[in-house]
Amino acid sequence: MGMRRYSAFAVAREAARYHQGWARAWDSPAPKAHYDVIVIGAGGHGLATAYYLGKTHGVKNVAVIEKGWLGGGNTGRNTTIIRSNYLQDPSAALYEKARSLYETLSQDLNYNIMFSPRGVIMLAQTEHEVRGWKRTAQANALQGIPTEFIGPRRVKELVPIMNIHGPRYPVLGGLWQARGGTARHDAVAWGLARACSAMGMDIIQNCEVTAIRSEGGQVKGIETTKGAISCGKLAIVVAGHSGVLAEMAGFRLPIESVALQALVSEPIKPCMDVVVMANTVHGYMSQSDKGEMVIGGGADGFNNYTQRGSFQHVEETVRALCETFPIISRLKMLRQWGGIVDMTGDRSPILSKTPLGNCFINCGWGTGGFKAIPGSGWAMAQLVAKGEPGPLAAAFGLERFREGRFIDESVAAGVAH
Ligand code: FAD
Ligand code: PYC
Repeated sequence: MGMRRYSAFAVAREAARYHQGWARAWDSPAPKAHYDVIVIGAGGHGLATAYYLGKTHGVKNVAVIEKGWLGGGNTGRNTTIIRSNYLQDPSAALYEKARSLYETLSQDLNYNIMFSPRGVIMLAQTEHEVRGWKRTAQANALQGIPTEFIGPRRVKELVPIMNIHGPRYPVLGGLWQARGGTARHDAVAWGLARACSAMGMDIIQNCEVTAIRSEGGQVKGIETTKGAISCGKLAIVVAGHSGVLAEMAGFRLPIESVALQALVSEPIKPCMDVVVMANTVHGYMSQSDKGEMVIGGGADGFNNYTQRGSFQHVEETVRALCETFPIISRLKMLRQWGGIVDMTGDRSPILSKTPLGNCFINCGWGTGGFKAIPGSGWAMAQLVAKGEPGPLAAAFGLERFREGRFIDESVAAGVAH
């Protein structure tokens, strides 16, 4: 299917003919018998891997296999915060690559992903946090990533609804990244899917991978609920189900799966035009374009595959944020949900070769992978196409756990776990 460009002219043309002429954004074909590359998982990272395989490396005989609907995993369940203010050099490079790709992703995909670089503050509410964020600001300066430590007065100017004089945790300042922000999560998945489909790739939904066939240390193909499919290379990109897929392939991962939950309030008039993360009290909040307050907190304290919200979480998160944002105390909750996040011990991702020669894995993004989607796809496509990691992925191989070479981002992850 060739992609028809979206434009103001196309909108006007379709308005004049009752919107009868729009083509489907992506095809839904039956699987072919063989692909050069199969990507398992049509979340943002799987779709971005496929997109850059085609766009940058000319590999287009690709299928993306999804057990549910595309973007229905964590990609469609996250709170869409984008920032690159990480501490360690390899992380800062990868997340900043992603953030910079986000700036032009709408134009690249000809699809409005609603990237909104409105700025992100990570509050300091203890002396320890003040020291920590000052250190990160210094590291970011050396990495060429503009962030700054700002004082409480500037925080209040940026977020007038904030109570900076809370009795337990007064706001002492914050780490401010003006070029951080948000994007529309579904649109990221849909835009990537449309671009992949236009390159001739097959996106196959409602198709669960049930087994991985290998021979002599090489993957030969997969078994799915729509039949067997063979492949030249396999990329496993399934977030919270990485352990399950790795087991099918015959290896183990240093990953734990836990639920991370979020909620939105009823829509209200615009009252906050930056993103705020309050890590001491375990909560964060932004306002969506529809006016809902988008609110999240820490991850569940126990391993589970429960893709839904819980009463206990709402109570804990909202209680934590009420002192800092008294305005939310009388809002009604509209929706609540959960996603299964894939946590590594150092809270950094895995982009890696595996014990099977032609099988690669991308996982471990945990509570923070939405912001990384284009950079991760870019780096993963290079790994799959060339068989070796490029400079962005090199530090994130599985061997780091054996070698004790951790990339500790437990603070920068910003979400309690
Ligand atoms: P997913 O989007 O989960 O995609 C994996 C896909 O694999 C799924 O669609 C799944 O159905 C499919 N799959 C699994 N098993 C199989 C199988 N056997 N066969 C076929 N398909 C299979 N990150 C941020 O950067 N900022 C945030 O503000 C943020 N907030 C978050 C809030 C919440 C509540 C949650 C849950 C996560 C949040 N994250 C955030 C993390 C972010 O959502 C994830 O890191 C990211 O979306 C992971 O993308 P993915 O493509 O790897 O996984
Ligand atoms: O990684 O910035 C983040 C984040 C915010 C909320 C969940 N993850």
